[in-house]
Amino acid sequence: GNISRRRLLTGSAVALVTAAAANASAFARHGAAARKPNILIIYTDDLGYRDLSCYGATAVSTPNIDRLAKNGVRFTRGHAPSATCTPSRYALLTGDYAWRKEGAHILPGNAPALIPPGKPTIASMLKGAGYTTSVVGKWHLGLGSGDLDWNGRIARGPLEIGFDYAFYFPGTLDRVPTVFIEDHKVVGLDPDDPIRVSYTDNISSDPTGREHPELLRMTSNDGHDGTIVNGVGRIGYMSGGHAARWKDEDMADTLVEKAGAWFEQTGSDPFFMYFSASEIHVPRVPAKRFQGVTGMGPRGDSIAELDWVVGALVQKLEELGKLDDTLIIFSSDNGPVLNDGYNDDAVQKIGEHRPSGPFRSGKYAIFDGGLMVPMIAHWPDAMPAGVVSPARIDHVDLFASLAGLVGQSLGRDAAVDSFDLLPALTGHALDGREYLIEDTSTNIAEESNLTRHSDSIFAFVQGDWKVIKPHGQPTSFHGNEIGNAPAPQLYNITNDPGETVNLAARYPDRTDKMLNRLEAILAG
Ligand code: NG6
Ligand code: CA
Repeated sequence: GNISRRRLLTGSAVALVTAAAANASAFARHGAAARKPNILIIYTDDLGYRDLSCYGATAVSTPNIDRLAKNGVRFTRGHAPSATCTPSRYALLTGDYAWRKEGAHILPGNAPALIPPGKPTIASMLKGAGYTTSVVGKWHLGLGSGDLDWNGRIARGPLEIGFDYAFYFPGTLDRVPTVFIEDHKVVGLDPDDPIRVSYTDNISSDPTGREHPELLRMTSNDGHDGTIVNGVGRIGYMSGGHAARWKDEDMADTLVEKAGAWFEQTGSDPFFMYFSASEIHVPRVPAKRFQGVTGMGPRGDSIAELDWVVGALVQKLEELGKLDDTLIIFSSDNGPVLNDGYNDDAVQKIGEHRPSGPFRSGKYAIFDGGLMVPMIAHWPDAMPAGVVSPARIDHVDLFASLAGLVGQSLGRDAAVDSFDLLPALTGHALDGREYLIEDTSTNIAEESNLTRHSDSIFAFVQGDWKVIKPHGQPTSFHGNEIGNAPAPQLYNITNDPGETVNLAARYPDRTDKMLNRLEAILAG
C-alpha cells in the first residue's frame, strides 16, 4: 500500500527538505513560480552517461544538447529511477517508485495499462494547474484493460491519465505492434486489414526473422526474431495493419513534426509535453541522413539523430517565441547497452567510447552504469546558465518539484517517493537528495523465473556510500552484468565510482545500518 511521504522523511531528510522549501520560496520571490512556464521533458531511451559530448564523449558530437547544458544546468548525479524503461517511466510520471507497483517491469507491447485512471501523474497534476498536456513518442506503460482490440478505440491510455493529446507508439521499437496511435486510434489503419497481436503464437502469415533471416536488414539475437517489419525482426507477432506500420527511418521526423504541430496549437496556454524520444533504443535505424555520420555504426548515428531531434524541438520553440519561458528537462530512462538483441556493430565499432563513463555496467544493472544518466535542465527566463550541479536528483523527484513550481499541493497518496527539489532542478541550489533508492526493475527477476515482486535488486545510496542488497541469481541478463551477488556489496562511490572494491567486509556496521534503512523504507 501507499504510504505518506511524511513518513519517509526522517532526521536530516526533514532538514534537507525544509531547506529546499526555504530556497524554493526565495526562488518564488523572483516571480518565476507565478509564471507557470511551459514544461518539456525530453526523455531519451538507453542513452548513457558519457554518450553526449557535454558529458565527455569525443567519438560523437551533440552540439544541440550541449547548448542546453551550456545555457542551463548539467547534472553530474542525475538518476534514472530504475535500470529499464517501464519502471523508470512509471516512477517519472507518478512520483512513486516502480517497486511499489506490482507488474511495473518491461512490458510486452500488448500489456494492459499500468497506471490506472485516477492515479495522479505529472500530466494530471499540471492539467489541474491549468496546463494543456501531451505525450509524443514512446509509451511502454501498457494500454487497455486486457484483451485490447487494436482496431477500435484504444483506451485506457495516456488520455485517461492526464494527457490532452497523445501521438505515440505502444511499446518499444523492437516490439509489435509497430504502429502509431493518435489519441485513441491507430494512425492510418485500413479497416480491411485489421491488426492482431500475439506474444506467444505466430498468428501472422508475414515472414518471421526466425524462418526468413535472409529478409533481415540486420540479424538479431535473443528472440528478436518474430514478425519482420521494415526488414527488422521484432519481438512478438503481428498480422494486418500493413498500411499503418512505421518505417524506422522516418521515426525522428514524424515525432518532431507532431510535437512541433502541437506546440503551435497551444496558443497562450502553458503547455506540458512529455517527449519520449525513440533514440537510441534498438533497433537502431536512424534516418538516411544520419547513417554513417559517426564512426560507431548505427548506435553512434542514433545519438547524432537524437541531437538533431533536440535541436529541431528547440528551434521550433524559438520560432514560436516560447523557448525562453520553457523549462526543458532532458534525461534518459536508463543506462546504455551495446548488444540489446540486434547485430548492429555496436560492440564492434565502440572503439574507445565508454557509454557509461566512469560507471560500471549499464542498462539492466544495479551498478551506477544502469542508473546514472545524463540530465540537463534549461529555462533561460529563470535559470542560471553554465551550472554543473552535483545535486543528487532522481526522475521520481520531478513530480513534486514541478508541483512546487506551479503551486499545486500533493494529495496524501500522490507521488510518495518524490521530493520537491525545485531549487536544485533549476540550478539555484547544489544539494539534492539525502538518500536514494535504486532498483533494477522486477522484470530481470521475472524473466529469470524468480517471480516474486520482492525479487528486484535494490541499492541504497547515502553520502559517499552505496550498499547493494544481497540477492542470488541471476548475475547477468542476456550477457549484461547486472550487479547481483549473494553477499552485501558496499562501495564508496565518491572514491570508487566504478564500484570495483567491495568494502562490505571491512565496514560491516555501515553495511548493516544502510541495509536496515533500505529495508525500513521497502517495508513502509
Ligand atoms: C528486453 C529486450 C531488449 C529490450 C528491452 C526493453 C530481450 C532479450 N531483450 O527484454 O531488447 O527491448 O527488453 O528495453 O527480449 S527498455 O529500454 O524498453 O526497457
Ligand atoms: Ca530504455
